[in-house]
Amino acid sequence: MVVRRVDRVAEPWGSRTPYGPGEDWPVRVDTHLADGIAPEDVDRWVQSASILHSNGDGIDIAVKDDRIVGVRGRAVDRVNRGRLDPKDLYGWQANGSPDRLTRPLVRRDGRLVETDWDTAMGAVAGRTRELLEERGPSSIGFYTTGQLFIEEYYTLGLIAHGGIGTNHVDGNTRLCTATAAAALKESFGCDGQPGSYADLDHADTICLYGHNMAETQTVLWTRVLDRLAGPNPPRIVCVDPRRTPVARHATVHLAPRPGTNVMLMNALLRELLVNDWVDHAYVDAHAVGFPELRKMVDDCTIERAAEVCDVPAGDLREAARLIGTAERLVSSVLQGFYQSHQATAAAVQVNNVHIVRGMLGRPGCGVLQMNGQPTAENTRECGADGDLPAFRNWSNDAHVEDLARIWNIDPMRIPHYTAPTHAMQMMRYVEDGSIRFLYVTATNPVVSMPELRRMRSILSQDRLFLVVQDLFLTETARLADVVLPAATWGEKTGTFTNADRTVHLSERAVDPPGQARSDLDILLDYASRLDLRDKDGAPLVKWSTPEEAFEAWKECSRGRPCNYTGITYDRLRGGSGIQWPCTDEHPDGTERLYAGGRFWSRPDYCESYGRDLVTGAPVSPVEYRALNPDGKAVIKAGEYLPPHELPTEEHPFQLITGRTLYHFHTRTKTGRAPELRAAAPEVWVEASAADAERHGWSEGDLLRITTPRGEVTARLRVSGIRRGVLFLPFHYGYWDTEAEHEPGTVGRAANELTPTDWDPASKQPIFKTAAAAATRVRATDGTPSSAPTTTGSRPVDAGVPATRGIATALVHEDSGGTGARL
Ligand SMILES: Nc1nc2c(c(=O)[nH]1)N[C@H]1C(S)=C(S)[C@@H](COP(=O)(O)OP(=O)(O)OC[C@H]3O[C@@H](n4cnc5c(=O)[nH]c(N)nc54)[C@H](O)[C@@H]3O)O[C@H]1N2
Ligand SMILES: Nc1nc2c(c(=O)[nH]1)N[C@H]1C(S)=C(S)[C@@H](COP(=O)(O)OP(=O)(O)OC[C@H]3O[C@@H](n4cnc5c(=O)[nH]c(N)nc54)[C@H](O)[C@@H]3O)O[C@H]1N2
Ligand SMILES: [Mo]
Repeated sequence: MVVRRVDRVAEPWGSRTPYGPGEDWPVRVDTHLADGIAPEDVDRWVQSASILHSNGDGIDIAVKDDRIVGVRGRAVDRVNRGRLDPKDLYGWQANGSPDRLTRPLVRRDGRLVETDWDTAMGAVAGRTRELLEERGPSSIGFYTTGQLFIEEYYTLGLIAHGGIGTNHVDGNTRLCTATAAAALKESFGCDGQPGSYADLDHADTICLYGHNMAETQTVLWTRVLDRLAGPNPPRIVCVDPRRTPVARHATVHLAPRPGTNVMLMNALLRELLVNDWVDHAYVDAHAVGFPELRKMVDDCTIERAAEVCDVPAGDLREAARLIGTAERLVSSVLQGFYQSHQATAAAVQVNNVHIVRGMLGRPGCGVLQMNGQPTAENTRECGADGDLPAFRNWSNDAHVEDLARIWNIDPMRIPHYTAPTHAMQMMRYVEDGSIRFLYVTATNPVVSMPELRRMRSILSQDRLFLVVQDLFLTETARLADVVLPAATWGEKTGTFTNADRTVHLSERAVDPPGQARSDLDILLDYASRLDLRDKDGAPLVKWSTPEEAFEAWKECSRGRPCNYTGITYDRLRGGSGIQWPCTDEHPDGTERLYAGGRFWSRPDYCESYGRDLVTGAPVSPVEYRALNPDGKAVIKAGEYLPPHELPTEEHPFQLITGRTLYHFHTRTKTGRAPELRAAAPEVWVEASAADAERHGWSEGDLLRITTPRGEVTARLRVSGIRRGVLFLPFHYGYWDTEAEHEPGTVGRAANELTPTDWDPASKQPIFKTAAAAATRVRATDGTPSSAPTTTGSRPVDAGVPATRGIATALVHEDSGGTGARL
């Protein structure tokens, strides 16, 4: 038995457990308990899964005296086999934070004051009813998240679509995985990951496109590291303008100019075709659109891409050769591709690689159009992102009728006259006053949406009635008319689904603080106060517990691709999570989709008819029928267009934004865990050594970064980023205390700088290319920036002290191989 105590801030991925191709990934159980608590002190362990990323790691929550005192990875879970991410190891402490919201708040004479639930909910339901009478359902909008549970999304979707009848429903998944959904719909007619994490056990080649998996899905990356440490390791291709930990392990690292992904992909595809690295039998039998692809990429030579992307031609050729000669290829795509102006066109090309190479539906052959948030998949499945539940097609009347049958309402009550309103458009409607009521659940748009000056002015309008349901008084909650205190992970029961379709149950371990209530309970209260009814006069929402909501959702998913009918709460208890579809025929779930080239893309069954990748115009049902009558995979591509905002003399840099390993989003949870807070306490800006030298800047200098939208001040980290590019982590919102506010600084949220602009097909905003200027405000006194050294922000200056955990950061790792417990 191998037991180690590891500082998981200093060593985020922990100890290696090497393994070879086709073998099972060994077990390693990670445990972290509050200081002074020994395993034998724990009263009970309560089953759950991770909530601070999309990986879906199985977790047991340690409870003592009805308080959460730690976590342990679940050895039996297929996803993590006992391992946990640093955010999960330490982040649970936020639940017990003394500044949790414990009572509802309402605005009185301009100030938020505490009130009781009846007053708060009376105001929320009252304003909804008034607006429905005065202005109709289009004056009501819902902006939700990728962090609630299935039961909550399905209830919200029913209330909004079936009860109120508004088309203005979307999630922050628009900022996150709208492109994943769009790309899967374009290629396979349906959302849902074709591949499985287990494909990493078999792969000989792994490509990561704009995905810093090492920092954003650390446990999945641990699986890759364990393969790299074992016999016959896979080859890694990394496409990222920064020298991330992924790039450092890559066989080939392509560091393109931001915003040129489509040119890069088109050239890689052309190279596959030129060398005939094509599975013609597969393409002939199972795909449409191959001849058009050949034409589309014809002029995208390696030399042209080398110039446009500013990547060596030899590296591009080598990457194409690795992909072209792979026998088991796994690709993963994330925000470096999704948060850009041609997001869907770029992501779809990765699907095309797998179609032309016939690399789908077999062990080691998978595409992961990744999710980011823990429950983003469910926002999309349950119709809380505007799509209709269970991947029903809003432009197919038969699908709308089927949904109306399940909900027992008239089909005309479900808005489907046009595409659902996307989040960026919803904010525009709030801005111009047609939406007068916005109900925000579990998201913090005043930090996470683009162009914050505009966001603040939109959300602080008097005529808008803003409801914010959160754990904390966030930047957004401070602007609300009513703030509703929510229970969170560990304090409520529900299910959710990770990026590879694995469904987990998360049980209530402790009571929520004060009067906080679960999002489900709050939504049920809202529905009952609105007195929403079905067509027979019975209550529209027919459940009152999470398990009843889950059972209702199962019925809604019956016969659809995301079929949950074989899953019960009891089946999820005790063992591993289960991958959908899970049915009577496949009672243990389904590891990979599309085996044997069978797709869900038939015109009468598909979730979407697709869009033009360049303009975003929807494809009509008639056109789709002509294109894909037999339900094959669709090969589609778009021509490259340059980014909308290119560097100028005044704004000579390209600014990209993203994440660090130690924080989650707007830090409402990770900022309240001492180990994580200390690991990355303050915003920084990354620039290359070449740019630093040219401008005479040094590590630790305070820089002012400006775009036409605003400015941010941050200390410089000279890192391995490509020249001409600046990187800002987007985690840091307002300063928590005045003491933190460095003199001479103005703002620190990256989104002060980002533009209001999006991908035409998926409507996902562009967070990864803006033209920016940088000037030095103050030279360093020798103190380096506080950016982590263990990650993509690793300094080029070897003299910067290494990131280490504080005293309580030690984690118990047990890689006995048997899952033996402490
Ligand atoms: N630690 C941590 N983990 C997380 C989260 C978190 O906040 N913190 N959030 C979760 C969520 S919701 C999400 S969506 C995921 C996101 O996970 P990722 O997508 O992996 O994270 P990002 O840092 O947003 O972006 C990934 C990379 O894109 C690169 N990039 C920027 N511009 C371009 C470009 O033009 N082309 C290419 N090829 N690459 C580019 C950046 O350098 C960056 O390294 O992470 C999830 N996991
Ligand atoms: N510049 C830039 N901006 C970005 C990105 C980027 O890469 N660059 N990435 C984008 C992406 S991918 C994402 S996903 C978004 C994330 O952006 P947000 O969704 O705004 O980020 P979070 O901080 O996760 O906000 C979630 C909120 O929900 C609350 N919460 C947590 N659990 C619960 C619960 O159970 N119930 C309720 N009611 N509330 C809860 C938390 O306290 C928190 O305030 O940011 C986007 N914005
Ligand atoms: Mo995300």
